[in-house]
Amino acid sequence: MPFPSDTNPDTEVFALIDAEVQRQVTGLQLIASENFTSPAVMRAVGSALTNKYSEGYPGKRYYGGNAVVDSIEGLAIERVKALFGADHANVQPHSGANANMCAYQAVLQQGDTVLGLSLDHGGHLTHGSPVNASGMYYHFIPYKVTPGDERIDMDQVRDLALEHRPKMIVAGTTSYPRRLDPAAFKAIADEVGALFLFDAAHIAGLIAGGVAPNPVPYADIVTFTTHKTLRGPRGGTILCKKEFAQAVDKAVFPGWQGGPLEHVIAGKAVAFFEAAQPSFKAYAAQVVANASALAEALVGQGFRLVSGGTDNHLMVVDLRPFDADLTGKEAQAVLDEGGVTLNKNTIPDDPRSPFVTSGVRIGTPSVTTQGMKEPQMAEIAALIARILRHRDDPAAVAAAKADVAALCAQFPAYG
Ligand code: DSN
Repeated sequence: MPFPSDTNPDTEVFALIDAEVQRQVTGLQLIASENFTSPAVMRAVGSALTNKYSEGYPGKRYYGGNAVVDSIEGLAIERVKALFGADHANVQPHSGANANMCAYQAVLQQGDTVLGLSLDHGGHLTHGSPVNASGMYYHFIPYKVTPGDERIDMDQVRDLALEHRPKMIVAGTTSYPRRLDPAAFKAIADEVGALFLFDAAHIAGLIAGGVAPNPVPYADIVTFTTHKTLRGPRGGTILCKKEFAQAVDKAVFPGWQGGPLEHVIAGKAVAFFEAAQPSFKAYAAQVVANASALAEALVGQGFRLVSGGTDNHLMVVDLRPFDADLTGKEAQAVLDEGGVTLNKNTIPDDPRSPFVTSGVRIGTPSVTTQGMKEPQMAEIAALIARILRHRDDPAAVAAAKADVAALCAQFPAYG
């Protein structure tokens, strides 16, 4: 039987998809949590695996016909365990937020005390924000960055751990430009008898590529998303020590989720394969080198960087020294008009609200996938400064947009 779209194609949706691809490839994609995934990953995610129900786990499914799916999910599990050196992996979480909630459910009781980095100092919603389920179900105590150097205050983490005796300490960030030391967190967790969860969502690809410390030997549980620096499909994964394997699997299914997205799991398997190739090490190293070059060039343009710079894939830019009246909200909007996509971001102790902000967050995973290197980072910094300086002049913004497109045309995201 023909599908309706065989004879009556859905031109509306596909025209919009084409428009989005155009937007992605003609502009600079600087959102630190985004990337260009490979055509191989997209082929897996767009495959007939989307047709299959496979509640359960390989070898223990609630539906028939899962022999092939078992092999695919099994491959994803074995590949990700090898990539990070983990005892156990669950590749079913639909997202990083789900991965975190499942991990909490696996080892915590409602009301348990947990330490996590404050959202406005670079943490994540699922690290105990009061508007998120994590903050409603668990008693999160936020730790912060030190006002002086804007780096995570490990003395404060230890003091809070000694004072509150948490059941778990969560390390992990979404807008923190500095390296985390898993060993230091683990030492504090051990001192107070807490579990240690490392949320590696932003840096999973840097860990796989060998340019960020691997938390797996230290943490009881490691969660991450597969679509950021790891460059896979949109989704989450949980790694854990053997003793938590059963609890983690039960928390994911049937605890939080129903049928797994096996087409996405196939995409994850492809991404884990790609991340294990030697070329991925070069990619990860270039992401960090590009971030460092971009940070330096932005300082040269008059911006201040939170913590003075970066040693990972992102930077948080305090716009106030560049222009005291310029908010993150306004910068994001006018840069969007100029073909530069990034997001407004609070800076530590931001006097403005999270909807307005005094900063922006900038990341290099996508432009590095395109093949851009240090010289292009200087060009990007100059384009950002130019658009912001001329934000009240639509013709100047349009001219900058043309230059952005010309730069991107030299580095096609999809060859
Ligand atoms: N929304 C993601 C980010 O942009 O960092 C975190 O989940």
